[in-house]
Amino acid sequence: MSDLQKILIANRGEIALRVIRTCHEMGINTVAVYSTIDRDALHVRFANEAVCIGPAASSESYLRPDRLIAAAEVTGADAIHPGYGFLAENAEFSQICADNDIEFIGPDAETIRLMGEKSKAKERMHAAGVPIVEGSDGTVADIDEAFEIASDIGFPVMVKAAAGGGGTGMRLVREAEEFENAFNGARSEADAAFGNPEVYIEKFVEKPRHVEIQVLGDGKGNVMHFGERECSIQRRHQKLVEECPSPIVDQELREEMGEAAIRGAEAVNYEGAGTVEFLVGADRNFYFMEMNTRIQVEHPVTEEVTDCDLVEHQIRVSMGETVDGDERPPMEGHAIECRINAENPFQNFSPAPGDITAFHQPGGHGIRVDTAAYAGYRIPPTYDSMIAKLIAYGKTRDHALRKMRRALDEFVVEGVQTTIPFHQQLMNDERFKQGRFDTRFLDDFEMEEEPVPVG
Ligand code: MV4
Repeated sequence: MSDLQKILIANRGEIALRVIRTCHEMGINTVAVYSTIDRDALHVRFANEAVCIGPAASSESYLRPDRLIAAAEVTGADAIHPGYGFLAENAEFSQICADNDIEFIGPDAETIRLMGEKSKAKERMHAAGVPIVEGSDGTVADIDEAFEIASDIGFPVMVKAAAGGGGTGMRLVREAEEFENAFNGARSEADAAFGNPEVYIEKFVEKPRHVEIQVLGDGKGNVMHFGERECSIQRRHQKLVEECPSPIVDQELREEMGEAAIRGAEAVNYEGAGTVEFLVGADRNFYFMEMNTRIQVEHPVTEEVTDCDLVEHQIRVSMGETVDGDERPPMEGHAIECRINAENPFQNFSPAPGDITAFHQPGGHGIRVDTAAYAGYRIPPTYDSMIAKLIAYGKTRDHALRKMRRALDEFVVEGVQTTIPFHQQLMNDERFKQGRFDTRFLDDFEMEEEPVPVG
């Protein structure tokens, strides 16, 4: 056990604040890093110290291991928390931290690299007894082998990039005639995006839901799970709403998925917080999709329902604390998160950076807002468009939904367009209210007309 005295947060925005808060509750000092465009950002003010690491472009600041290590060295930080995005799932960065005797709060380089190679991760999970979608054994050598496998398992199939993730280098093939085009398209897209054209083949799971299990490992072979999150409400592979528990997961399925996630994480001797993503078919069979080796944007819904501080858990296992694999925090109530982005939902969710002229965040019982925005804040066009996460907690899903509707009505953001009107309409949608949706739900969700301002 080695206590951490000072943690550098290699991130910005709400997640940097989120980590700083837990550190201060634990009596740990914090170092913020910032690019020049972020000099007035809240994470800079809330940390005990702050170091400028470069210009606005991420590639010259938040994505520069050398500058982050230098900032940790001059401030005497003994650990780095990467947050999500930026270098959070960069194997090389985890290794560089280790080489410089700085604790990386997350898994080792080998685990990050393995989980980043989707077809290898799938093979490893399969070997650990985690259910996977039927398909090729690893990547395919050429189109002839690929077509033979596709014909064997039967169409529709998916062609997926080995290096992939997030839908890039992925093609759905409904019938044999489309195969050649889709195969070549997936390969060239994968090559362009990842410098690796390799693909694998999978049976297509119709109308799937995205359900993920939160895990925590201590790197000594012990893993526990914190139940599931429902993440099927996505647009172009960007999640917009997440909830805990999932409306389709009962205690029996939760135990099965949780045990599978634990088996997978134990097989790689997982250290830190992680998420095992599953596709759940209409028949409620589930299949491993990917493992994320970071704290996720949507972690607060799990925190509300399990009454756990996941960032505190991350820090504790980094300090050498063990995890009791037989323990499982009870789940109580229901939490829903709406991502409030600076985007125009009436214009195809086009980005809408600019100056926030007025900002009033909702509050009251059962409402949590994770944000780094404030009145007068200028949203830089440089980074992601999320300006707040609104989390509502209630005794039941219906109760949480009522709180969410009330909180959305209270939320005032002026100066930029936001996704608040989208969420207001979604929270009143009949199918959504009934919990009857899958990952295609937003494909045919139509926004009602934007109200015309009067006066
Ligand atoms: C699938 C699938 C159906 N069948 N695989 C999309 C992102 C990538 N990580 C995996 N994805 C999918 N893989 C099989 N065999 C459907 C999707 C998918 C999806 C998954 C989760 C959340 C949203 C999605 C939107 C479209 C497609």
